Amino acid sequence: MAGFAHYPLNARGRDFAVGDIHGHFTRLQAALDRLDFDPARDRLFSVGDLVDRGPQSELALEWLARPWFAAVQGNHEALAIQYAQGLLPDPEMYRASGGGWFIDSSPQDQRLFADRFARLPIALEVETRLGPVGIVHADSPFASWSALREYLLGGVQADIAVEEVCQWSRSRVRNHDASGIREVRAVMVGHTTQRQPTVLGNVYHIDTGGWGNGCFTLVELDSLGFVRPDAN
Ligand SMILES: [Mn+2]
Repeated sequence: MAGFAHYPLNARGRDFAVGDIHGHFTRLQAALDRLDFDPARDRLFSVGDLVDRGPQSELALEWLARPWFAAVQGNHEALAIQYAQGLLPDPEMYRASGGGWFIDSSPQDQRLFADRFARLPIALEVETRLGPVGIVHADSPFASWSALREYLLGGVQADIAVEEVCQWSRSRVRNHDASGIREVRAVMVGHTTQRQPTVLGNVYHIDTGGWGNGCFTLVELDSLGFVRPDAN
């Protein structure tokens, strides 16, 4: 798996990051429409968790095939991969977390989704005019972004503990840890749903429950400005 991806500056249009989608692509598209998102010029970067809970998880592959859309691997993609490999010790827990659509789909489809999800990077970075912005699902286990990049690019034997923090950790936001991540302009994360987008140091917690009772928060990466197109 390519653990890390780099995206060069988008000189032609705007770049946005969005929090967890969880099978709500129609709602996401409506949010993009309200921004006048232009797929010919603009790009959208997802913090992962494209699937589970919502009604349209099956659309994840279509979205991932779009040239203007990119995502990192969230813990829900990791669960699907592990389920397809027979490595998930508690499938009923996965079903309770919204994975029923995957458990009930054919082995061929499961393989299709799992293979695609396995190719998603654990972290990515996007160049902006004021420096790179990082994207990871939950958190960086390293205080420096360069250390995470080098680790993921290093091809060293995968350390489960690093990926666990990247995809599952809630400690930074629970501890109100504002120490931030060095050697990167800002980092966008999801995973732990917030009432309002929450910035701790340079770490932006942008899952505001657009897939649930909240609304999607998008961040415009050049300005780091929040756009909440479905907020009243
Ligand atoms: Mn998550």
